[in-house]
Amino acid sequence: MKEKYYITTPIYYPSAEFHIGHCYTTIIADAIARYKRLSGFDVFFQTGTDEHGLKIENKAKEAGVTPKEYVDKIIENAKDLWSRLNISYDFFIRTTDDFHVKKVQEIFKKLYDQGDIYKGEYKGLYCVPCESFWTETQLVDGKCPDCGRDVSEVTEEAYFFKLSKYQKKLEEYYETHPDFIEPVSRKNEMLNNFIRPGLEDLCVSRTSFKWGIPVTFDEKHVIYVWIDALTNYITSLGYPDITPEFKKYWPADLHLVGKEIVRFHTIIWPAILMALDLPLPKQVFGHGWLIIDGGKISKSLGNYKDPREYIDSYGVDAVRYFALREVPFGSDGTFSEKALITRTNADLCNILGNLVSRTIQMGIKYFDGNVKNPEIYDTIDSDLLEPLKDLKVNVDKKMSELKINEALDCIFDILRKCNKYIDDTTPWVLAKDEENKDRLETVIYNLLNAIHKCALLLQAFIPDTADKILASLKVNNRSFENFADKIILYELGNEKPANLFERIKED
Ligand code: ME8
Repeated sequence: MKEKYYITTPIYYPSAEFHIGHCYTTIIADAIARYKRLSGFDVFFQTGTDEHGLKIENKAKEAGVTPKEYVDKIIENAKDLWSRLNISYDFFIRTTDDFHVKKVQEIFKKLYDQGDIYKGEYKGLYCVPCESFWTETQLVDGKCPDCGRDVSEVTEEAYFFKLSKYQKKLEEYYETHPDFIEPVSRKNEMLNNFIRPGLEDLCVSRTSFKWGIPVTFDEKHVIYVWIDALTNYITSLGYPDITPEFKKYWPADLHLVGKEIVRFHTIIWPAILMALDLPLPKQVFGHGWLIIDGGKISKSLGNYKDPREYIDSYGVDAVRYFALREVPFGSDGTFSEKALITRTNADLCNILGNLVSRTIQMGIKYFDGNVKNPEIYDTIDSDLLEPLKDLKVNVDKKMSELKINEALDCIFDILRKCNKYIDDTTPWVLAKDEENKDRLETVIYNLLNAIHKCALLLQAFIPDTADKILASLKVNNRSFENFADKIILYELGNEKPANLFERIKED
């Protein structure tokens, strides 16, 4: 039986159209999911939308529509965006899905019945755009630490989750599961800034707005944010029913999240799971932010373009490659259209695209498109063939460490070596002498073989481009199980290949 792998993105707020930051997490999750599938895992990849709350209620009011009408439109665009980015999710959960609503109500009732949720009174400093309560000490210059806007003091009757009860257990869990939070700096931040200073019980219901899941036993309350949002990762599998899907996929192997919601995923979510007596996800990875003009790209600041414009201008794989390659995964990085263009020209156009088109053209010109391996080797070949032998092992290792940009770098290093190999072996000189025909064919074969292996791996990252390359090499076995296959004869046909990437003008 195949080993399972369950990976999730955050469920995003459809309070405004999605931007390149949402694409960033989702593209990375997609590349990991694809890599695992190609490696033979039974993958479940989930994304979705977090649709309740005051902010969306207010936005819908401003737009003169119901909250459901408001989010439906944004979700239609989001699904179109994911389809154009080739996001291979297995399930898209919406927190307004009937099944989720019912299951959240059951979970809330269960936690109440067992004493983990109780009724109290909430007094707090609230930021409306961020839908977050803050303590005095968390404010920055008296303002919301996330968006820098004013907060207001609010008092109301509310239900609370006994988060404080889980403080010790969480600390112990962190100690016994050193890989639970990555990168490790985020784990230290959670311990030092939140857990050790003491956890306060968490407000989990509101009476001041209506757009949320009603508490079944106290209908003036709606469930506030986290018990609704975080449980998406298990309601989709059927929980509280212990379904075959739940048994198979839970616990999740990886929750990918932005650094600002690591706290919710590594403190509140584990505590809810502990209260439900369920296993915890194996890992939460908190990645950095894409920064634009020195600040975070943000829906509430509205400082961004529809990512579909970048896809239209530069192609889906340029956008995917940029997200995967540009920034060391975990750190913050800058997004700009200029950097996207530079990266596309330098790597996809110059290194990959030119190599593939040059090599295929030589295969057609010198061998009518049928290239086998006469095995006339030279010492120079080892500069390419030796590193190629280690490629798969190296990329596997980088992927298992979630060093996505370094995994791509391993592949592009081979592609760079191919270009150098062409310069060093000078096939056009070999072609002048019929005596060198077998040596020339060995050179072209070695190049095709290296491109073939790189394209197999690239399927996880830039699937459209990888498919085009594999199709032009007539490679049909594309799973990683076939990685070591030797192709006896590359049949390239005799049509000049179309350019994979056109050079983009930098102005
Ligand atoms: O937080 N750079 O939803 P959200 C990188 N509904 N990633 C970014 C980004 C940026 N500039 N901006 C957004 C929520 N993201 C909750 C989550 S989960 C149970 C509930 C990505 O729409 C990143 O993954 O604000 C971040 O954590 C997420 O979008 C926030 O999306």
